[in-house]
Formats: sequence, structure tokens, C-alpha cells
Amino acid sequence: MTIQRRSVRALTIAGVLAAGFAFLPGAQAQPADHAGHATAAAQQSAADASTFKAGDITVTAPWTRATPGGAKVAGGYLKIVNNGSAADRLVKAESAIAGHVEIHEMTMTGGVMKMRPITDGLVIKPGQSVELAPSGLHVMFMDLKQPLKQGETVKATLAFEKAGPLEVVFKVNALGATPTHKH
Ligand SMILES: [Cu+2]
Repeated sequence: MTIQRRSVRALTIAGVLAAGFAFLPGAQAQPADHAGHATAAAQQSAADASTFKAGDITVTAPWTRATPGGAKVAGGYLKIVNNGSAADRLVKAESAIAGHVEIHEMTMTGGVMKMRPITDGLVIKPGQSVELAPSGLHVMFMDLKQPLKQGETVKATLAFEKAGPLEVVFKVNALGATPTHKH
């Protein structure tokens, strides 16, 4: 019995060490300026890694996409859920990577996809959700100060009329096949 227990423990330690060594190279490969993001993400539960809450508002899975060289705009996508009993409005968005950020909607007019800024706030009715997705509503990062690269993250602050400011993190996904925005 004693021998068996010891061997089980030895195996467990070996497993932990193996996992540790497997993890370390990945951690070291991360750029130093992302260490803060990794720590913040680790503080949230794994399942909730891309969920952000303020008051009755929950924002999930914000993402944007890598920008081709010289591009000055990028669309941001996410889902907003209002768990409250009153309507709220997304009134403003800001990010250090963009000169300014707007909230846009896309409409099909005579076969041409056009977008316009929503200047009076995006309403999220009580108990309902609004999805910002390609070819529809989106956050628009304008006057980008740097190209967005796949695998990086972009911090932004969404301001809700009732729930207040909410800092979210957009994942930068690959350059997509969906049409590039033209302004
Ligand atoms: Cu737009």
C-alpha cells in the first residue's frame, strides 16, 4: 500500500511539473505589455473571461478585427444584455487607441450598405439584449492611432446612461472576409 501511494504521489507531482513546464513557454512568449491583461483575465473565472458587468448591464464577448496597414477605422462587436426593469442606453464609447469612437448602425439603402452614427444613444430595453455584429450595429473605432493586430486586446470604456461607465476588453480577431467599412 505504502509503495502504491508513494508512486501515485510521484506521478501527481510529475503531472504538475509537466503542466507547469507546458504553461511557462506560453507565458514567456506573451509580450510584456500584455502581462496586465493576462492577470486581469485570470482574476475573472475562466468561463466569464469576456463578460463585463455594470449595474443591470452585462456585456459579453467584445471583439474587433485586425486592420490592414493604414486603415484608420475598425468595427467593434459585442452583446449587451439589460437585466434590469428599466431601459438603458449606450450613450458613449471611448478608447485610447482611437481618436474617437462612435456607435453606428448599418442599413441597406437601394442595395448599398450604408452606416450612420447613432447620436441619441443605443437603447437596450429591460430584459432584452442587443447584439452588435458585422453588417449591423457596431462600435466604430475612428482615427486609429495604431494598427490592430490579431491576438492583441483593445480596452474601451462604454458609457451607459443608467449603469454608468463600463470598461471592456475587445479581442482582436483575424482580418475578416466581411466588407471593410467605408466612410
Ligand atoms: Cu461604422
